[in-house]
Amino acid sequence: MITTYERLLRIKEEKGAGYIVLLDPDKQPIEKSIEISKQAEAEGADAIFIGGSLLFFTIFDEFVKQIKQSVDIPVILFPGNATQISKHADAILFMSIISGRNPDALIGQQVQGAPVIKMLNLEPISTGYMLVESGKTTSAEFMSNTRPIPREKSDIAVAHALAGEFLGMKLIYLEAGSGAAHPVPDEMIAAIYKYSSVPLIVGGGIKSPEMAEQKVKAGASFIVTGNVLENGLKNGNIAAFAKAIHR
Ligand code: 1GP
Repeated sequence: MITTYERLLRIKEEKGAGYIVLLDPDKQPIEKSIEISKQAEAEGADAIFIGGSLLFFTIFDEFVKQIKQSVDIPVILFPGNATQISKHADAILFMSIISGRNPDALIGQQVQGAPVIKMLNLEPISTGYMLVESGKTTSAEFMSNTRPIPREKSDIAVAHALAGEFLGMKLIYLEAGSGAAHPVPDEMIAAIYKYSSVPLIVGGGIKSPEMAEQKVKAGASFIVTGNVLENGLKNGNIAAFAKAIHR
Protein backbone atom coordinates (compact mmCIF):
# COMPACT_ATOMS: atom_id res chain seq x y z
CA MET A 1 0.00 0.00 0.00
CA ILE A 2 1.20 3.48 -0.82
CA THR A 3 2.27 5.58 2.16
CA THR A 4 0.98 9.07 2.81
CA TYR A 5 4.44 10.46 2.10
CA GLU A 6 4.37 8.72 -1.28
CA ARG A 7 0.93 10.21 -1.90
CA LEU A 8 2.39 13.66 -1.24
CA LEU A 9 5.27 13.01 -3.64
CA ARG A 10 2.81 11.85 -6.27
CA ILE A 11 0.74 15.02 -5.86
CA LYS A 12 3.87 17.12 -6.39
CA GLU A 13 4.85 15.02 -9.40
CA GLU A 14 1.45 15.20 -11.05
CA LYS A 15 0.41 18.76 -10.20
CA GLY A 16 3.73 20.59 -9.90
CA ALA A 17 2.85 21.61 -6.35
CA GLY A 18 0.22 20.69 -3.77
CA TYR A 19 -2.24 22.73 -1.74
CA ILE A 20 -2.77 21.92 1.93
CA VAL A 21 -5.46 23.40 4.14
CA LEU A 22 -4.56 23.77 7.82
CA LEU A 23 -7.26 23.34 10.46
CA ASP A 24 -6.63 24.67 13.94
CA PRO A 25 -9.31 23.00 16.13
CA ASP A 26 -9.48 26.12 18.33
CA LYS A 27 -10.38 28.49 15.54
CA GLN A 28 -13.95 27.42 14.81
CA PRO A 29 -16.64 24.94 15.92
CA ILE A 30 -16.01 21.39 14.75
CA GLU A 31 -18.98 21.57 12.34
CA LYS A 32 -17.31 24.49 10.60
CA SER A 33 -14.02 22.60 10.38
CA ILE A 34 -15.85 19.69 8.75
CA GLU A 35 -17.44 22.12 6.30
CA ILE A 36 -14.02 23.61 5.45
CA SER A 37 -12.57 20.12 4.96
CA LYS A 38 -15.35 19.02 2.64
CA GLN A 39 -15.10 22.22 0.65
CA ALA A 40 -11.31 21.83 0.52
CA GLU A 41 -11.65 18.40 -1.00
CA ALA A 42 -14.41 19.44 -3.42
CA GLU A 43 -12.44 22.47 -4.61
CA GLY A 44 -9.16 20.68 -5.26
CA ALA A 45 -7.07 20.90 -2.07
CA ASP A 46 -4.69 17.95 -1.78
CA ALA A 47 -4.47 17.35 1.97
CA ILE A 48 -5.59 18.58 5.38
CA PHE A 49 -3.17 19.45 8.19
CA ILE A 50 -4.46 19.51 11.76
CA GLY A 51 -2.65 21.18 14.64
CA GLY A 52 -1.66 24.35 16.42
CA SER A 53 1.12 25.81 18.56
CA LEU A 54 -1.21 25.93 21.55
CA LEU A 55 -4.58 24.21 21.82
CA PHE A 56 -7.40 24.87 24.27
CA PHE A 57 -9.39 22.22 22.45
CA THR A 58 -9.91 19.11 24.56
CA ILE A 59 -11.20 16.46 22.16
CA PHE A 60 -8.33 16.42 19.67
CA ASP A 61 -8.71 12.71 18.92
CA GLU A 62 -12.43 13.05 18.22
CA PHE A 63 -11.77 16.10 16.04
CA VAL A 64 -9.26 14.20 13.90
CA LYS A 65 -11.65 11.24 13.66
CA GLN A 66 -14.50 13.41 12.42
CA ILE A 67 -12.35 15.21 9.86
CA LYS A 68 -10.96 11.89 8.62
CA GLN A 69 -14.50 10.56 8.22
CA SER A 70 -15.48 13.62 6.15
CA VAL A 71 -12.83 13.46 3.41
CA ASP A 72 -10.74 11.08 1.30
CA ILE A 73 -7.72 13.36 0.87
CA PRO A 74 -4.90 12.69 3.37
CA VAL A 75 -5.41 13.99 6.90
CA ILE A 76 -2.01 14.72 8.40
CA LEU A 77 -1.14 15.87 11.91
CA PHE A 78 0.93 19.02 12.21
CA PRO A 79 1.55 18.88 15.96
CA GLY A 80 2.51 21.81 18.16
CA ASN A 81 3.76 19.30 20.75
CA ALA A 82 3.64 15.63 21.72
CA THR A 83 0.05 15.83 23.00
CA GLN A 84 -1.30 16.32 19.47
CA ILE A 85 -1.29 12.71 18.32
CA SER A 86 -4.25 10.70 17.06
CA LYS A 87 -4.58 7.25 15.53
CA HIS A 88 -7.29 8.52 13.19
CA ALA A 89 -4.89 10.52 11.00
CA ASP A 90 -3.16 9.12 7.92
CA ALA A 91 0.24 10.37 9.06
CA ILE A 92 2.00 12.81 11.36
CA LEU A 93 4.66 15.35 10.47
CA PHE A 94 7.41 14.19 12.80
CA MET A 95 8.93 17.59 13.20
CA SER A 96 12.04 19.00 14.76
CA ILE A 97 12.42 22.78 14.95
CA ILE A 98 15.83 22.82 13.33
CA SER A 99 15.93 26.61 13.03
CA GLY A 100 16.05 26.87 16.83
CA ARG A 101 18.39 25.80 19.57
CA ASN A 102 15.83 24.66 22.09
CA PRO A 103 16.58 21.01 22.91
CA ASP A 104 12.96 20.32 23.85
CA ALA A 105 11.79 21.41 20.37
CA LEU A 106 14.70 19.66 18.67
CA ILE A 107 14.41 16.25 20.37
CA GLY A 108 12.52 16.39 23.69
CA GLN A 109 8.95 16.39 22.39
CA GLN A 110 9.94 13.84 19.75
CA VAL A 111 11.08 11.39 22.45
CA GLN A 112 7.73 11.88 24.20
CA GLY A 113 5.81 11.28 20.98
CA ALA A 114 7.77 8.50 19.29
CA PRO A 115 6.56 5.53 21.40
CA VAL A 116 2.95 6.71 21.16
CA ILE A 117 3.25 7.00 17.37
CA LYS A 118 4.76 3.51 17.23
CA MET A 119 2.01 1.97 19.36
CA LEU A 120 -0.69 3.64 17.26
CA ASN A 121 0.96 2.47 14.04
CA LEU A 122 0.84 6.03 12.71
CA GLU A 123 3.07 6.96 9.78
CA PRO A 124 5.73 9.50 10.84
CA ILE A 125 7.05 11.83 8.13
CA SER A 126 10.39 13.25 9.22
CA THR A 127 10.19 17.03 8.76
CA GLY A 128 12.71 19.79 9.37
CA TYR A 129 10.67 22.74 10.61
CA MET A 130 12.24 26.15 10.08
CA LEU A 131 10.76 29.30 11.54
CA VAL A 132 11.43 32.46 9.55
CA GLU A 133 11.09 35.97 10.93
CA SER A 134 7.81 37.43 9.74
CA GLY A 135 7.36 40.94 11.09
CA LYS A 136 5.85 40.12 14.48
CA THR A 137 6.19 37.49 17.19
CA THR A 138 4.09 34.49 16.16
CA SER A 139 2.62 31.82 18.44
CA ALA A 140 4.99 29.26 16.91
CA GLU A 141 7.98 31.40 17.82
CA PHE A 142 6.82 32.18 21.34
CA MET A 143 5.58 28.71 22.19
CA SER A 144 8.65 26.95 20.80
CA ASN A 145 10.95 29.33 22.66
CA THR A 146 13.19 29.63 19.59
CA ARG A 147 14.47 32.50 17.49
CA PRO A 148 13.38 32.56 13.87
CA ILE A 149 15.85 32.88 10.98
CA PRO A 150 16.21 36.54 9.86
CA ARG A 151 14.20 37.23 6.69
CA GLU A 152 17.14 38.54 4.70
CA LYS A 153 19.51 35.71 5.61
CA SER A 154 18.88 33.19 2.86
CA ASP A 155 22.34 31.70 3.34
CA ILE A 156 21.52 30.77 6.93
CA ALA A 157 18.23 29.24 5.79
CA VAL A 158 20.01 27.21 3.08
CA ALA A 159 22.50 25.86 5.62
CA HIS A 160 19.67 24.77 7.93
CA ALA A 161 17.75 23.10 5.10
CA LEU A 162 20.86 21.22 4.00
CA ALA A 163 21.53 20.11 7.56
CA GLY A 164 17.95 18.81 7.74
CA GLU A 165 18.36 16.99 4.44
CA PHE A 166 21.66 15.40 5.50
CA LEU A 167 20.06 14.28 8.75
CA GLY A 168 17.56 12.38 6.61
CA MET A 169 14.52 14.61 6.85
CA LYS A 170 11.95 13.97 4.13
CA LEU A 171 10.33 17.40 4.09
CA ILE A 172 11.44 20.90 4.97
CA TYR A 173 8.70 23.17 6.32
CA LEU A 174 9.45 26.87 5.87
CA GLU A 175 7.18 28.61 8.33
CA ALA A 176 6.50 32.31 8.79
CA GLY A 177 3.99 31.43 11.54
CA SER A 178 0.23 31.38 11.45
CA GLY A 179 -1.13 34.87 10.81
CA ALA A 180 2.33 36.17 9.92
CA ALA A 181 2.52 39.79 8.77
CA HIS A 182 4.85 38.71 5.95
CA PRO A 183 5.17 35.25 4.41
CA VAL A 184 8.53 33.53 3.84
CA PRO A 185 10.39 35.63 1.22
CA ASP A 186 10.47 34.27 -2.35
CA GLU A 187 14.26 34.80 -2.40
CA MET A 188 14.73 32.47 0.55
CA ILE A 189 12.53 29.77 -1.01
CA ALA A 190 14.47 30.07 -4.29
CA ALA A 191 17.83 29.85 -2.52
CA ILE A 192 16.85 26.68 -0.67
CA TYR A 193 15.30 25.19 -3.80
CA LYS A 194 18.59 25.74 -5.62
CA TYR A 195 20.65 23.76 -3.13
CA SER A 196 18.31 21.24 -1.52
CA SER A 197 16.42 18.36 -3.11
CA VAL A 198 13.92 17.86 -0.28
CA PRO A 199 10.32 18.96 -1.03
CA LEU A 200 9.58 22.33 0.56
CA ILE A 201 6.38 23.12 2.40
CA VAL A 202 5.78 26.86 2.71
CA GLY A 203 3.19 28.39 5.03
CA GLY A 204 2.30 31.31 7.25
CA GLY A 205 0.75 34.59 6.15
CA ILE A 206 -0.15 33.51 2.62
CA LYS A 207 -3.23 35.62 2.01
CA SER A 208 -3.98 35.39 -1.70
CA PRO A 209 -3.77 32.93 -4.59
CA GLU A 210 -1.29 35.30 -6.27
CA MET A 211 1.00 35.12 -3.25
CA ALA A 212 0.73 31.33 -3.26
CA GLU A 213 1.59 31.22 -6.97
CA GLN A 214 4.72 33.31 -6.35
CA LYS A 215 5.89 30.88 -3.67
CA VAL A 216 5.41 27.93 -6.04
CA LYS A 217 7.31 29.74 -8.79
CA ALA A 218 10.14 30.32 -6.30
CA GLY A 219 10.33 26.57 -5.58
CA ALA A 220 7.71 25.58 -3.00
CA SER A 221 6.36 22.03 -3.40
CA PHE A 222 3.42 22.53 -1.03
CA ILE A 223 1.57 25.62 0.12
CA VAL A 224 -0.29 25.70 3.43
CA THR A 225 -2.99 28.22 4.31
CA GLY A 226 -4.94 28.44 7.54
CA ASN A 227 -6.25 31.84 8.56
CA VAL A 228 -7.28 32.98 5.12
CA LEU A 229 -10.01 30.32 4.99
CA GLU A 230 -10.94 30.24 8.64
CA ASN A 231 -11.58 33.98 8.57
CA GLY A 232 -14.12 33.96 5.79
CA LEU A 233 -14.85 30.89 3.75
CA LYS A 234 -16.70 31.58 0.54
CA ASN A 235 -17.46 29.21 -2.29
CA GLY A 236 -14.61 29.22 -4.76
CA ASN A 237 -12.02 30.47 -2.24
CA ILE A 238 -10.18 27.19 -2.02
CA ALA A 239 -10.56 26.56 -5.75
CA ALA A 240 -8.81 29.86 -6.48
CA PHE A 241 -5.83 28.82 -4.34
CA ALA A 242 -5.74 25.32 -5.84
CA LYS A 243 -5.81 26.76 -9.36
CA ALA A 244 -2.95 29.15 -8.60
CA ILE A 245 -0.85 26.41 -7.01
CA HIS A 246 -1.42 23.52 -9.42
CA ARG A 247 0.34 23.39 -12.76
C1 1GP B 1 0.84 27.89 9.97
O1 1GP B 1 1.70 27.70 7.84
C2 1GP B 1 0.52 27.71 8.55
O2 1GP B 1 1.66 26.86 10.38
C3 1GP B 1 -0.58 28.59 8.04
O3 1GP B 1 -0.47 29.95 8.37
O4 1GP B 1 -2.71 30.63 9.17
O5 1GP B 1 -1.10 32.33 8.28
O6 1GP B 1 -2.21 30.73 6.76
P1 1GP B 1 -1.70 30.96 8.14
